[in-house]
Amino acid sequence: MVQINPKPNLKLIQNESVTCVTRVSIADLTSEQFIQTYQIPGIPVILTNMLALNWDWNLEYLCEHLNTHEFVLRYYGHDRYQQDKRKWTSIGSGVVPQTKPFTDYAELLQTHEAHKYDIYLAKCSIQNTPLAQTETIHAIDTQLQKLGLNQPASALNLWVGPGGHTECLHYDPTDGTLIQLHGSKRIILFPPSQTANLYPYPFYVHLHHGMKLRCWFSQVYPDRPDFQAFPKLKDALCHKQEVMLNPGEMLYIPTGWWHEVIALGDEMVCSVNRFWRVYPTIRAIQSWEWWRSYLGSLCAIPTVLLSVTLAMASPRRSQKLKEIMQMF
Ligand SMILES: O=C(O)CCC(=O)C(=O)O
Repeated sequence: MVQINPKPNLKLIQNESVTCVTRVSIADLTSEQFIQTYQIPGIPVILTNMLALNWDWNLEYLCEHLNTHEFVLRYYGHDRYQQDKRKWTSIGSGVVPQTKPFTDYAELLQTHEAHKYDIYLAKCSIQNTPLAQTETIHAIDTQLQKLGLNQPASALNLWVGPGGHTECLHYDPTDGTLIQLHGSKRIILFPPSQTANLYPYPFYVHLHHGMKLRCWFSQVYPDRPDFQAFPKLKDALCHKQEVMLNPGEMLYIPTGWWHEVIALGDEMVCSVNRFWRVYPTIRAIQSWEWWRSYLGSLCAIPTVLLSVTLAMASPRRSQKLKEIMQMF
């Protein structure tokens, strides 16, 4: 194993909005340092200066490149975040999907309908879109490879949404990298040690809800704590970390780390992310969060098979199958 001096150039910034998560310029970090200091122990980090090019994925740029390309949109609805999550029957990729051309979605953003009804273009692969051929994506690929990230668990995904949207508290069964390309996001993080204090849905919730409701989502609102219903949340809040992710910056989110992602401002906010196989594998094997998501997915199999059978029998078969695929 390569022995390295782990943090020669790392600048730890601590102020009221950033606690504990290290910010480091990618130019100051070798792949060995990234792997040893962050990937092997599973520690989040923000990498700055990811892109040197002249880029800004604003709405005009996205319309130019995506035009009438169709995307599956999530319709969260205007009062979703006022509701008691214990009564939710869908979450994240499980919410009602609708397929629309990008230009139609751009109009919803411009008229603020997307803000009003909280409509989100979330986790859509850019693989078969003209964006995949842009210099920005080539530059991102190069930087990710430079870090030694070479076992993708997904394609690069696009996230476009209205300022004010919250992607509520969850963790992922894979590692993730989230790169900001327009606007900023505030991200609340909790370490895996806080899982029990964050009241996740139980893994057997998948038996009834398939992949619509997920055991890797929390039932609490970290910004509006209800200590009567969730008393252990008080303990979790002592471990809360908060970061601002600005254009050109990337957050590395190891598996099991809880994150709530809030798009800031009033304009459109755009990011791309990619999920990665957990390296080293032992980190996944030793993670209860990883196991419980695996158990949850197993519990979802009967319900998912039933949905696929119903989709096959439907006159809108290809659309329905696309929407089911989008959930994964
Ligand atoms: O950007 C978002 O809204 C959510 C991103 C996310 O959850 C992730 O990258 O894992």
